[in-house]
Formats: sequence, structure tokens, C-alpha cells
Amino acid sequence: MNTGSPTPAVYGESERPPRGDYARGGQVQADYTCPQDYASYTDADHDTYRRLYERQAAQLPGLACDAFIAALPSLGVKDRIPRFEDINARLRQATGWEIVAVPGLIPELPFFQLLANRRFPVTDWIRRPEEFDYIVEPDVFHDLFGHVPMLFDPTFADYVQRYGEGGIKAHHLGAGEKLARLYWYTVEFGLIRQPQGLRAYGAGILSSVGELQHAVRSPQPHRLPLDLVRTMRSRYKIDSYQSTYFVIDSFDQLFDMTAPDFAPLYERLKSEPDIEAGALLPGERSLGLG
Ligand code: HBI
Ligand code: FE
Repeated sequence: MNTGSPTPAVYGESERPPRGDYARGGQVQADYTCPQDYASYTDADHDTYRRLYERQAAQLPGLACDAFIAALPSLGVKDRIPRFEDINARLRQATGWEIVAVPGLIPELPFFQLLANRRFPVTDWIRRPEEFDYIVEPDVFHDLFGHVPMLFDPTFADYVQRYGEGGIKAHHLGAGEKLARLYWYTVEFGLIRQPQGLRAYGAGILSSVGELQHAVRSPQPHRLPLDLVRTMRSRYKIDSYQSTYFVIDSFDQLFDMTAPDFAPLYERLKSEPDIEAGALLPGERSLGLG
């Protein structure tokens, strides 16, 4: 496919055009997947990955959830960017998921369709050295390190597939933006209460150098029990740490709460106003730490 001027529905409310080469000499398919352009990685790119991995892996204990820590070694090599096919050999066996390369952010519907088919889109390019600490758009480090270990957890993996199926329906009902907020507050920025305390399972937290401490330990942000309507009403910021996180008790809870048809929820949401990022409703109280 040749998408000269792609207009993906970008993460959150960003109006920048997405980065990444969506033409690639005709290598990008209609579903936005493409071969991982492994030959284009420079030594500096591999070094960026190695340093990001090392720094992030060092701060996981006590902050990342058990499922994430257990599966991280399944990514394989840590001193260079892994080949997606090598990860797929293990991932297919574990949960039947596979990762597929994409040139960057893709539109909502093809994104949902890939998830519904247990194919997780992974951006193949890596950030520039000057973006080492922070990048707004997902790159290969965010997508691989942040997302892929959780896809080795069978219940979480089923949740993401179910999310994709729900996304296709939401898209056709005009509710894609509302449902995207559920993705944001779970898959990207979710917290889980484990017996030992609060831990992160969201990829945006787990791949961020500063947000891991902020999300799990700082007294600053609000932490609320996950509620479908509350999350789907909640706006979010894409260029700062989150000011509100939603907490689950188990991945079974996440899977079970997304079993019902969401169509009645979308109807209800039409008469419930959006909530600004970080705002609390009357009567809401933040959960304690720990
Ligand atoms: N594309 N590559 C990529 N990665 C995403 O996480 C992504 C996307 N397109 C759309 C999208 N996310 C959103 O609509 C989700 O937040 C639901
Ligand atoms: Fe992400």
C-alpha cells in the first residue's frame, strides 16, 4: 500500500502527523503491517536499545507486576534490538499471540483488527539519542519492552484480544474515542494491587524512566478503582505523567468486566460529560498507597 498522506487517529489528542515512513517502497500492507526493517538499524540504534533496556530493567523490582517481571526475559537479547521473529517463536507458544511490525501509529480500525486477531503492532524504528529520556510517540522500545512481556500472560493476552473485538464494534458505533480511553487507563497506564502492594502493568509506565516511581509510589496522583464508565469519561494528557491511575485487583477482573456488550454503556456515556484529566468527582477518594 502507498499511503502518501496517512491520517491516523493518533494517540490522545495529538495533532502532530505521525512519525515513520508509511510508504517504504510499497512494503507496507493494507493492514499497515510491514517487514521489520532490521538492516536499517545502526550500531547507535542498537546501543540506544541496550541502554534503555538496562536502565529500565534495573528499576522494576517492587514497581512492576509479577507477570511482567517473569516474562521480560522472553524478549531475548537485551544488548541489541531483537528480531521480532525470534520473539514470536516464544510468544506463539505461550499465548498464541504474535507481534507484527508497523511503521508507527496506525488508524484506529486496523489497530483494533490486529488486536482482535492476536497480532500486536510493534513500531520498528527507535528514538534518536536526544530523545533518550522521553518520546511522545511509541517506538520499538516502548512497544517491545512495555507491551510484549504482558502478552505472555494468558489472561491479559485474552483481555487484549477481547479489547480489539470490542474496538471494532465501538468504531462502527462511533465510540472509538471513548473505548480508546479504556486502553489508555489499562494497557498503557494500568496499576494492579498485588499481595505485596501496588504494581504497574501498563506499558506507558513500564517503559518510562520517571513514571514508574511516580505511578506506583508518589502520593501525588489519584488512584481509583477501575470502573468502565469512569475511565471512558476521563480525558488524559499524552505529554506529562498521568494525574489519575485506575487500579485492578487481578487480570481476571479485567477480563470479566469486559465480557458484556458495551453498546448500552456508549448510550449512557452520551449524557455523561467528560471528566478533565486529574479531576475527582464529588465523593471520590483516592485509594491509599500499598
Ligand atoms: N497505532 N502503532 C500503534 N500503536 C498504538 O498503540 C495505537 C495505534 N493506533 C491507534 C491507537 N493506538 C489507539 O486508537 C488506541 O489507543 C486505542
Ligand atoms: Fe503503547
